[in-house]
Amino acid sequence: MKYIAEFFMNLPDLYKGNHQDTKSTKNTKRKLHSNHSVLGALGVLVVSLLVLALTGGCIAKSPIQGKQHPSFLDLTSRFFAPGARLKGSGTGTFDPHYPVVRKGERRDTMLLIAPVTAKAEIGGIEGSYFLEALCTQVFNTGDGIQMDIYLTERGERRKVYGRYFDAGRRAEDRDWVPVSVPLILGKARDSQVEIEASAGPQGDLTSDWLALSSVRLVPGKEAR
Ligand SMILES: [Ca+2]
Repeated sequence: MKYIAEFFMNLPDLYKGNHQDTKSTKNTKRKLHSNHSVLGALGVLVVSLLVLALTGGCIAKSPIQGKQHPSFLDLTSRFFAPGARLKGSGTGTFDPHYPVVRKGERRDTMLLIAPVTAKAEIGGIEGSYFLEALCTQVFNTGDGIQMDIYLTERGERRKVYGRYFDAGRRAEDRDWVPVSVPLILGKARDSQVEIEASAGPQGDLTSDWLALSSVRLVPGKEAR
């Protein structure tokens, strides 16, 4: 501030036709030059920061940079079970959001109470994928539950996976069981995944509750 005051006091000498530098005006010029350098550097810094901020803003709003590229397709909300009862007990029941705790881990699950089949439309998807889920048998009683997964494309239905859960006798089935099913999808309009829960080998439907969490399609290596 002191130098700025000196600057204005010497304005008549500096810029009003008096070109003969006095000692005072020389000192003032030197100080002003020094201050101009500092102010100039600060100006460059401010402008640089402003440019960076503006550029960053543009990148954040870019339709390309800002586009979301999810690494998987969550199928949780796509499943439905034709003919099944919702949120009830007994056989043939489907609940899209049923909390289940296994090994101390609570997860939101899609609950299938056998015998029931849940379907999800996945039409128009092409490439190599894995159908993934964490599955568990809710109760440790009875003769277990059979889970079968089918893929339908262009009217052709084929089994792509099968697993028997027997939580009453197998410790690993009393935990979240990771399931990963490789699928090659052909961009068919009618592509559909079906998950079927049925009784165990003795046909006993007692407490046949099968819970699936994080059901999703994950791109295969070729698609990544
Ligand atoms: Ca059973």
